[in-house]
Amino acid sequence: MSASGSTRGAIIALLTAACAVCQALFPRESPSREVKDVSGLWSFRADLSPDRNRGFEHEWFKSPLAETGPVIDMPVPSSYNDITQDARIRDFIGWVWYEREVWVPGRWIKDQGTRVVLQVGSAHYYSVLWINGVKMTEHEGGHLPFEADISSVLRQSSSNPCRITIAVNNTLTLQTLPPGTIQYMTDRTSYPAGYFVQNTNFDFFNYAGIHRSVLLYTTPRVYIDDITVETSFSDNIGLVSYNVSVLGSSKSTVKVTLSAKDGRCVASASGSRGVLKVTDVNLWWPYLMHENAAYLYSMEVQVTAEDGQTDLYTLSVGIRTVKVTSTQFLINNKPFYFHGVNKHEDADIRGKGFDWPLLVKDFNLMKWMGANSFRTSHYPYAEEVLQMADRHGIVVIDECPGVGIKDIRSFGNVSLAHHLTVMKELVRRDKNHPSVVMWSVANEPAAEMPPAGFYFKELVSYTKSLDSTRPVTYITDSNYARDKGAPYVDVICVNSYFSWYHDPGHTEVISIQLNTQFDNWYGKYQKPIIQSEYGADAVSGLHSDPPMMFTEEYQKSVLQNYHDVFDQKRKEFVIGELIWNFADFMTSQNIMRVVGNKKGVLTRQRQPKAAAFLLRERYWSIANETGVLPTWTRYPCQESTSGSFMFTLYKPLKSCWNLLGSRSKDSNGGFK
Ligand code: GCB
Repeated sequence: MSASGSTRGAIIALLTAACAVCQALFPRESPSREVKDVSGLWSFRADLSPDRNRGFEHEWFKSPLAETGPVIDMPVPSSYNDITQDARIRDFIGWVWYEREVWVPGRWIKDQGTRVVLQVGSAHYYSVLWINGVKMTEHEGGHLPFEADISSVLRQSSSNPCRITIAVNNTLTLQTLPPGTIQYMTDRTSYPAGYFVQNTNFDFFNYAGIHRSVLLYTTPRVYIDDITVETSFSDNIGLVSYNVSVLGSSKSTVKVTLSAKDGRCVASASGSRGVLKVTDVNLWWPYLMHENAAYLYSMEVQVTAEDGQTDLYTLSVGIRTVKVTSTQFLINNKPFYFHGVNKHEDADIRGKGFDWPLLVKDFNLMKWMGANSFRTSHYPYAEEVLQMADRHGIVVIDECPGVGIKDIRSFGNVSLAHHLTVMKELVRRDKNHPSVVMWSVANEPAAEMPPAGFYFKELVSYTKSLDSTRPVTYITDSNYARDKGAPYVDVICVNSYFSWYHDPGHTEVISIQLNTQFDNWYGKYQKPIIQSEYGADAVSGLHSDPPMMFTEEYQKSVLQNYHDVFDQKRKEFVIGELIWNFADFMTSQNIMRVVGNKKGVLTRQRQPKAAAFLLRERYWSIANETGVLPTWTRYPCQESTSGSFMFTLYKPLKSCWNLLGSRSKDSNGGFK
């Protein structure tokens, strides 16, 4: 075996045990499943001991946390950093302890045929979970869920209610994703004893804690562990190939039915694998690309065990295809142009904690802006975000937390094995979302370093082996001639900040530099290109004319200069533009940032800067070119007093209404 072959074998072996605790199916109620949300107020204690290890030495998980020392209230989900007035908590590095006692419904415990699972939506970064003092599982990595079957512990223990203890450590090392280093400052003339800091190579605050809901849910003993759907179509026939994984018994029967929005069953099949055929299919189309965007079927999977017990799970299914050519990104065989945003999970007080009002507001803002897509920069977002994207037709580039891989020691086999595990967990969770059209395995790695070639070759090919239906990319800021991973990606995604980090203040250089960037990349690879980041900081309310850096006018001017080039190149091979960033967001404290990164076109509180109106004008007019926008696309819509829907008119579109009649639709309802 070659050196790289044996390395690969070792890495794959490391992966075999992976995903024992990772979640495939979003916890959802059904006639056979119950869900109990145990988020809310938890007890919290940061381990402030010098080595942060007192909690383990004194076994804080064995008794109620309040008996181990002082605890404070901590909301879940939320980052803990901005909840208190204590800078030590804001900047804490190490183990923190969460605890909550909950009542588990008696019938869940009495009924031996019920499996009780505890799921943590995400906790950053490394977590250990105990139930009633018994260790259940550990999980590495923020941003993705993990779970444990806690049935037997619940049944063993006489103690009621059930005590959930979760220890979470946000320390980042060269082998974590994202990577980081802990630096001990040993000069006693400058630093106190034991002083250390966390260094990272990414530009967002390393928020920590339990960031998403903690849920208890049940399944029967014989249960649906995973469902995989892959979709395609031919003329007006939609094809849904499915694969159901059942655990708990080798002898069970599987029935699958697919229903349309109105509840009509449109296809059904038996067996754990098969293909459903849907006549007169309604395809899943992106927002602003079709009059019936984001059409979702409902797939009901029913598993019946030998003893007659059934498990039922319902999955939303969008039927669509994705293809990449040398110049285009095709959704349902039609060219798709990404006019969208990069986001962060980030807000005042809650940090990266999941928040429904924020989620709905952000989708309203994206639709208001005419954005048809976003990238989950720089880590996987809550699955509820993807469910919203499915329902609203917003296209997603789904990124893993591979951000800031800059040190050569982070390209080793331990790092790669973990990176593959994360991709496995990510694909397992997100593979059925029609909104997800591409995987991004990293952001701005040091792709010019010698080991990057092997690393990205393995990472991309492994991701393709997990999902052969979606293109794979990573986001680069390397030199086109020296980037060692670019040969393996399907789409080139480039970040650049002309007239900001280079030639500050000189927007006049953007046109030449951006043209060169595009021509170089396309010339070398003949692959379509997305401008995956560009932008400039603007402190909301700062103005100057002529524009100066950090003012709203300068941010606008940078964007306009980029747009002029995009408009030329999108006639050729540029297939998208994603602004950096949707909203201002928090970063670590450093001389480059004034209370966070201000490249948002919205403030952190989601109020528009001048650039937001510029983008809105642009995105709506691009959408109008690509598909013609009938009245249904105007946003927001308001219900009129007469009961019919009345839409708020958006001026730039008015002139185009008369074009409508002249456009015809193809057999799948897309505009020709
Ligand atoms: C980048 C990074 C992003 C930063 C941004 C900036 O290239 O991908 O995480 O926030 O630049 O504003 O510097």
